[in-house]
Amino acid sequence: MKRISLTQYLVEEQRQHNTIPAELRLLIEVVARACKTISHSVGKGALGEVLGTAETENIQGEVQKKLDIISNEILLEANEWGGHLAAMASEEMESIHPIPNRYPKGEYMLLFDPLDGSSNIDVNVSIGTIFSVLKAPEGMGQPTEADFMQAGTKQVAAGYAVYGPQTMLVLTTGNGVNCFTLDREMGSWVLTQRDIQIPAKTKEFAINMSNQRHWHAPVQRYIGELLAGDTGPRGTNFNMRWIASMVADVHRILNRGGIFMYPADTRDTSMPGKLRLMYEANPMAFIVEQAGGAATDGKQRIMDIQPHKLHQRVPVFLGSLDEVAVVTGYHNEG
Ligand code: AHM
Ligand code: MG
Repeated sequence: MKRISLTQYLVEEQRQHNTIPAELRLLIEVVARACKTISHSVGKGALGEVLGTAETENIQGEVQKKLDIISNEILLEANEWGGHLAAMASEEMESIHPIPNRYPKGEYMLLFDPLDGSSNIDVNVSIGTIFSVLKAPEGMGQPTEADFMQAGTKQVAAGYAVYGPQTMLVLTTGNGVNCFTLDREMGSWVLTQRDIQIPAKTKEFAINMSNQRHWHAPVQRYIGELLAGDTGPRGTNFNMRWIASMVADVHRILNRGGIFMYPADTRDTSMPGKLRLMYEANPMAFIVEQAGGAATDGKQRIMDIQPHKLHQRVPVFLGSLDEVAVVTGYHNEG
């Protein structure tokens, strides 16, 4: 097999399709390098003293794990000095992080969830890093949160690294979705899947069933019909998977189809859903759409939502085209 590295892939994309300007290519390479470092820490586990909780809470009031903080630091440090970014924002930081004055500034803005699926860290189950790249608005001065308030359609790149049995990087720059596997001995990302396509039809769904009693009617109806199996209205037996790490669930769906859901529920109307729009839902929606799938908040396309807050939450329904259409249709009826 001829090995194509991430660098070679990006350079060739830039030459052939002109979709990746040199600055963006370098930025993606820095993010990928940071993910390699995070993968190394994750892989050490107890031996690296990286497991367990820190003494702190993040802006969402969630107890931070040591690896949440370590991964955040790795991404900040790796990306600060490269000259490609104007500012960063993270699930683990209340406000945006402008590039310090001692470094040159660039025209991109990076958002990330440094370590997604935190509850899996201490039990050696797959976790990941999610990232999204936006362009800084024309003529931007000192960056503010308002500069980040761009719909998902404005993303110029998005990706995730999944730290599982293998470490993989899944990337889109708006020209399909490609997957790179980390060669741990060589320390390089090798292209292992080109132009991933999500099958439009599926018999597999992912949702945290323990929240069922709190769901709104359209989700109750949809899941009820899936659970009814081949004697129900869908006439099909559906299977369920839930990894509690969106990165790992989305990775499965990219590879063999499926629908992933984290709906809003009746508990708190001011907090719709659990997942965050800017650095979880939008980058995953970009990837899923680029792979031929769909992503909605139940009513509308996620990438069309105009954000109003950095840490805003959103209901998420994404994956195989046909199933996302069914559950979105139920929300929009009547
Ligand atoms: P996190 O960013 O704090 O790790 O939370 C997001 C994660 C998703 O990866 C996953 O799909 C979901 O939370 C799991 O939620 P639950 O605890 O309800 O299973
Ligand atoms: Mg997360």
